[in-house]
Amino acid sequence: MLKLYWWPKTRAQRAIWMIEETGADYELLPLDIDDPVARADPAFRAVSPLGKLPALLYDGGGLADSAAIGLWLADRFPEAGLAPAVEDPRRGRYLWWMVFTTGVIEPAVAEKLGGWPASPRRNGWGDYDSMLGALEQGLAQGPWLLGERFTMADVMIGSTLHFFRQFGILPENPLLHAYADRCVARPAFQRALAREAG
Ligand SMILES: N[C@@H](CCC(=O)N[C@@H](CS)C(=O)NCC(=O)O)C(=O)O
Repeated sequence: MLKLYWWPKTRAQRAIWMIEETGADYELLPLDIDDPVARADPAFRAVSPLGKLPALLYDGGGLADSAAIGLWLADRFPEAGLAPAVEDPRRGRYLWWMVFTTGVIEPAVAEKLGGWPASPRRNGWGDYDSMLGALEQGLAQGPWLLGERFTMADVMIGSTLHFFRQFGILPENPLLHAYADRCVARPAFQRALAREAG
């Protein structure tokens, strides 16, 4: 059975949602991310070298990072239909969106909130405005990033926009808010909330 290192109010919520979308059985392993002893646990560090949540254990292995976990889950449980097959032309777009949160959105938002000087040619994430433009363009057609097909990339982006909305930093753009609404209305997201609440 899958085992997920988890703590409330962390990105582990995203991973719970991901697992719920696959329909797989799983167990939560609470790990207090503010407790240095818990974070130093060798079994945890073996799968999460940076000591960060979420981290997932599966038979014979494990991995950390929500994007990596999402990619693994979608490929491990193909019957859930959360990833276009390798030969599907939509696979490239899907992969691009899977890494967009960690590779582009998070650093771009850090740039904006931190008041860093924008340097779109030097910085791998471009800049905040180009990140937002790509997001708006990607969601313009909808209802999901790949059109009618919901994928694990929607969990990545949807959970990111949901977090931002909770922190009050999601721009007042109806397109982004409507998408976030659709995401949190997913039964799997609601099951994730219930599971977290115990
Ligand atoms: N890119 C990682 C980021 C993971 C991350 O930063 N997790 C936070 C919790 S939301 C954490 O574990 N922070 C504890 C720390 O770094 O001390 C992912 O998406 O999983």
